[in-house]
Amino acid sequence: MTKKQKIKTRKPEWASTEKGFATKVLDGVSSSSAKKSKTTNKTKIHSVKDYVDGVLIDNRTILAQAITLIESNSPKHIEKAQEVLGKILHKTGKSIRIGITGAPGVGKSTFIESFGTYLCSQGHKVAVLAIDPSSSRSRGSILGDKTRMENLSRNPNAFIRPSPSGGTLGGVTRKTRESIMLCEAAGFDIIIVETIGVGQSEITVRSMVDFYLLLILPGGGDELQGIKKGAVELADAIAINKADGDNIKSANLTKEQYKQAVHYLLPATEGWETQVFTCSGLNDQGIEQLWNLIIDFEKKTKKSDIFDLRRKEQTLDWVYALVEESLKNRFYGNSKVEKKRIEIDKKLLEGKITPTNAVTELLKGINK
Ligand SMILES: Nc1nc2c(ncn2[C@@H]2O[C@H](COP(=O)(O)OP(=O)(O)O)[C@@H](O)[C@H]2O)c(=O)[nH]1
Ligand SMILES: [Mg+2]
Repeated sequence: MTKKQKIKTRKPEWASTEKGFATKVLDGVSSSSAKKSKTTNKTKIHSVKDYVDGVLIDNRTILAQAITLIESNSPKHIEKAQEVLGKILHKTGKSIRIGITGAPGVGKSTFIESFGTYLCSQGHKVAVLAIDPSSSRSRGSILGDKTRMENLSRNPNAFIRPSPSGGTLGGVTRKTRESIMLCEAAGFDIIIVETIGVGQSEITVRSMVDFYLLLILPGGGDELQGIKKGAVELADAIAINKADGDNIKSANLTKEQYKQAVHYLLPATEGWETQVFTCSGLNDQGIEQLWNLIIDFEKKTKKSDIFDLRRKEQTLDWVYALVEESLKNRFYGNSKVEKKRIEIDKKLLEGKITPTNAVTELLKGINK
């Protein structure tokens, strides 16, 4: 492989690099390209020890830089990030992880500003992370949210981190999950993950949190709000937001409708009845109620062991999702396979080979 090709296969997109996986030790990069990536990437690189020590004493600058490190797609950074994570692993897992979802404009950021500020006033340390895989706006979306979480972002007990820019859902997932670990190691006892309520990102967030809240608007059919039955089935609680001013009446009506609807659905968490309530992020209403709900949820699910079981399942699911993605990358990124595909595809389409035999032949390329 020529140098030029080599660089080309190391696409900046982490998830689709040839060998790129967080669970693997990756090839180093040549010193010339390492230098290059240092200048193009703004990540400030400390030693592993500096990252670990900084995160553990909750040095916010280091914490932010450690997250930037895990968000990097450079194989060298990924390797270092894994070393850091390995050393803080024993300090992770002690928070309650809350997912908040809903259509754009439903008031998630405003709600989190209010909820987060309340939690801080109760002596908690709150980290807010965002997932927005559909966004290629990268840093643009953050600014919008930061202004909406103005008070919270100034609160010394809060840490807000915007969505990692662009990339595949697999990449964003790894980055968010690992950011959760870093925040937990820094002593944040409440982690909030905000996501827009569309498609796969909801299932992804559900797979990394303990408690999942769906925000919806008063009135209007589900279709109007872009919410599918599937989203309701993932939720441990449904809040009808913006229940203020002229909306109060219709919010209460919507609440009753959802209460009836969830009655016929399987609960998202075994042994927990999905709760429906109204709130207003703007007027700080329903905030304390939600927190009491979460405390109750934690108590019940810890007693029944569901809490712990879910966490274990989530970890295993994560690892095997990584394995799958890694295998896929190995297959599609393999140059032997790539060459062979032309020949096999042709034979297949000419009816000279069965589909099953085609698979066997193709896999020979990576089994060697
Ligand atoms: N009336 C009312 N408006 C709200 C409330 N929460 C948010 N908004 C408004 O709805 C818009 C979208 O809010 P935002 O928090 O950015 O929603 P997000 O896209 O879900 O994060 C903004 O103009 C907010 O001022 C609320 O509780 N009541
Ligand atoms: Mg938002």
